[in-house]
Amino acid sequence: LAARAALATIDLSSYDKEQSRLMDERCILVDEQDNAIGAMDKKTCHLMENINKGLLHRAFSAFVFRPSDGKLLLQQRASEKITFPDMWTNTCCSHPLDDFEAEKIEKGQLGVRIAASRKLEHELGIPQSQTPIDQFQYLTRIHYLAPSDGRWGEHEVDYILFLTADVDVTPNPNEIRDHKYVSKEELQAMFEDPSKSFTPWFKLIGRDFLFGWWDELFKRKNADGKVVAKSL
Ligand code: DMA
Ligand code: MN
Repeated sequence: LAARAALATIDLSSYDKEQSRLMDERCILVDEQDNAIGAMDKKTCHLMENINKGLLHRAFSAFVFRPSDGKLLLQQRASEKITFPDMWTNTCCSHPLDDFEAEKIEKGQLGVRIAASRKLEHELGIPQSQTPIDQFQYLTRIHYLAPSDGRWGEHEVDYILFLTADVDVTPNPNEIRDHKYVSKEELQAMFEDPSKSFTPWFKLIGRDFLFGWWDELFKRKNADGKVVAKSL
């Protein structure tokens, strides 16, 4: 399968130069039980032609919550993104890479935690010192497949990570068009607004899990009245 997928060639010259360059990153290929079985460039991994043959890779979805009011930080993907441009989504998504030894470590989800901290800085400009890897709460992994347009799509084992932290955001305009903090009610209203579009994984997580987990996260307050994250 990997050998056949590698034969796929496609011209990226009509896409953004930086986003095209990032298509050379090497994702970690996995089987349906999330066993690492190899590595393949991001471009090959995200072509529907290969996804339809079963090509599957590892990813993460990070959700950053503000401690003071429990709001969730959303981003709108840049128009430059090759997959799912201009859509609203959770704080940050990407892939642990085969290019970095540390991002392949599976124990304690270390690899995806390191990748999440790296990409929160790359996409949102959040200093890595504000996203310590041991502070991410790992919720679960979901296996999902979603087409973007006819050519591109996602097929991933996606690790869901929550982080409750005060962060300084300096958006990278090549990655992010807009960002905002929302309460549960504000997010619900956004979901119902027909002028807004959302990534399929965020809609899926929003529909099945997010609101319940969000309630749990901010249920407990400590003695100072400060909202603290409940371990899940
Ligand atoms: C890929 O996200 C990961 C998931 C969970 C969809 P992405 O397209 O934002 O990745 P990248 O920013 O690396 O292109
Ligand atoms: Mn992917």
